[in-house]
Amino acid sequence: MFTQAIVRPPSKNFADGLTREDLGPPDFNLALAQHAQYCAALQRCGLQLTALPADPRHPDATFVEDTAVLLPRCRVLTLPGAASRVGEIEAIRICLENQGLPLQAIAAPGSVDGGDICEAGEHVFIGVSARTNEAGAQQLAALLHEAGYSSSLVDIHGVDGILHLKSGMSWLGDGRLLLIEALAAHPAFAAYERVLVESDEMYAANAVRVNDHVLIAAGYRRTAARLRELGYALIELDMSEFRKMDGGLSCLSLRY
Ligand code: CIR
Repeated sequence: MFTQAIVRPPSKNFADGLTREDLGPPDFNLALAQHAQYCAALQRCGLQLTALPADPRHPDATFVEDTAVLLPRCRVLTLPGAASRVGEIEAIRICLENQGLPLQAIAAPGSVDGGDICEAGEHVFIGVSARTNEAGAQQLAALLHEAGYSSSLVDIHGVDGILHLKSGMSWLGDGRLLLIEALAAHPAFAAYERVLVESDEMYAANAVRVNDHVLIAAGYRRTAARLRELGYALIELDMSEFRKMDGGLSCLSLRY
């Protein structure tokens, strides 16, 4: 069960963040409204929120997930792979330390973005990507191992259209993964029940199981229907403005 989450609203210069998408600039006021709905959804799932102030020095800082990996027995401050995002970790470090949560850290030359880390109970999938390098992935795997978690590395360099591992997959609990087709045959996922997201609904693969609910981006009818069929209670959220900045649902919070 998750009880807490850290969130951070977008700053006015959110549109200056990194993106590979070509969907036009985000509308700041709409992004703020979508963020507020996202926060309300987490509260509806029973989470208590710590909302950090918007950080205009770091236009991508609303994507707090990338700054830490928080598991019940292992908490690690990451080292984001994009230079413009490295400064984001300081506020997260202070926030977590103030809550009495001791942290380990990824060190250079390693880099890790939290979006590449997919916890699946006692096992953790670590994406090796344009942001998370092999050295960072190995450091994290060692810290996880010490804490009693197993892990596997999933290289996503050749997978089209995803920035992070979790842009293409989510842990649904119950031994199940939600996966884009391009990841489905990867041997790391062989032991799991795989629920596939069709290529024209790819963005919906970044869902988040939060206690009794699954948060999913609004507008992906077939993926939503499949998850309902499997018995999940869904909360659908409009993510249009975050998508323009290459972000998905999971990126907007650190859940623990
Ligand atoms: C970036 O490119 O770093 C941000 N604009 C988006 C980060 C999205 N984070 C995530 O998927 N965990």
